[in-house]
Amino acid sequence: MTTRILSGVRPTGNIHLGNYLGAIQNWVSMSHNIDEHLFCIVDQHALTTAEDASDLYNHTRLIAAAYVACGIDPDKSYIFAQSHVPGHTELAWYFNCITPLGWLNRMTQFKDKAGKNKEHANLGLYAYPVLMAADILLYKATHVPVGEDQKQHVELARDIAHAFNNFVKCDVFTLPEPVIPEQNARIMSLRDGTKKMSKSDISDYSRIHLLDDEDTLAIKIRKAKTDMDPIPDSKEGLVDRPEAKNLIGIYAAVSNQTVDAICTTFEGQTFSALKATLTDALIEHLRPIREKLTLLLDDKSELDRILARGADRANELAAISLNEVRSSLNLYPRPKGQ
Ligand code: AQP
Repeated sequence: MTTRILSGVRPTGNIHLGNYLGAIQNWVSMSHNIDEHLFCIVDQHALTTAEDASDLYNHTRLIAAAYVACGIDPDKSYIFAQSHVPGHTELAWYFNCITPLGWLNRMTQFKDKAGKNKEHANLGLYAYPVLMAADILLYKATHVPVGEDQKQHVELARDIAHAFNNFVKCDVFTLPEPVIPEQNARIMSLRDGTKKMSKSDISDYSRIHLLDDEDTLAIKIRKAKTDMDPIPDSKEGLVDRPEAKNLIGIYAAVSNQTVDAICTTFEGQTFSALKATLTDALIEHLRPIREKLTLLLDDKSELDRILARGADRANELAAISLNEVRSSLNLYPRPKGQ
């Protein structure tokens, strides 16, 4: 059986360190052991939380360029925009017709994102886990790398695959596996260690953008919230210290050390010493990414080439799945032209 990765990022803002360490870096390392890799810019999902659509074009280019700058080889993997493959929304409709409302009512992200104002939340936000199931199953993805917060949605995709197979009495879909990174599953906000780093946080100081220049990055780390206690001698001492744990976790990720090793080096010191070292390490780690990202953003024809190549392959795979799906549903086949 062909193994296939499918994952994506919503073009909802400036791509940040959490997206890179928690998602894209993991995609790059997984790709080495998987036959085919599809990385999508999920622009239709972005519309579920957009106040307006004015930034969608630029954010889509940014995410596509960031995939490549963060290490995805656009000639070995396929990078494409969700809206370039109409099969996603077609399959989502078939799934809408077999997904019980009760399953969607259990999705915690809808509760978090809609908040108390459920009456005004849009239908797309409520139904987006079904579109996500279509994103995954359209390509018969076997491996779906996601952050912890998305695990529930991949489990829903498995339930939908199962329900569809039962409905058509045929094994059209295989069940995808969620892959959650062991480390960096959740990089937290620099302003509040209990909230995840997020594109939509109103404070720019809550996150490191991959395009931040070195001075901005240094200011953000200097201003990052910490507590008054010294650095402990081991990771056990970081329990109930979310900001401290987050900064040391970020340093561990970008310097390729364990949290325990960092605690041993900095034991008893204040966070200002660690912040200076972390700033240097982050600058070194992110510099090649920022440089590549900047170059690609200036090269529209290369970005278009990458997205066209990805969309061609994605549409090819989608056509195969949709033929199978339509036929299993006994939809009347489109007559050939006379
Ligand atoms: N802080 C994070 N730590 C680790 N992983 C993260 N991811 C996002 N934030 C963190 C992972 O990045 C992938 C793509 O996420 P997304 O942009 O599609 O959706 P999101 O999780 O909603 O990301 P944001 O940045 O928080 O966007 P907004 O503010 O628009 O909602 C996913 O695998 C996600 O887990």
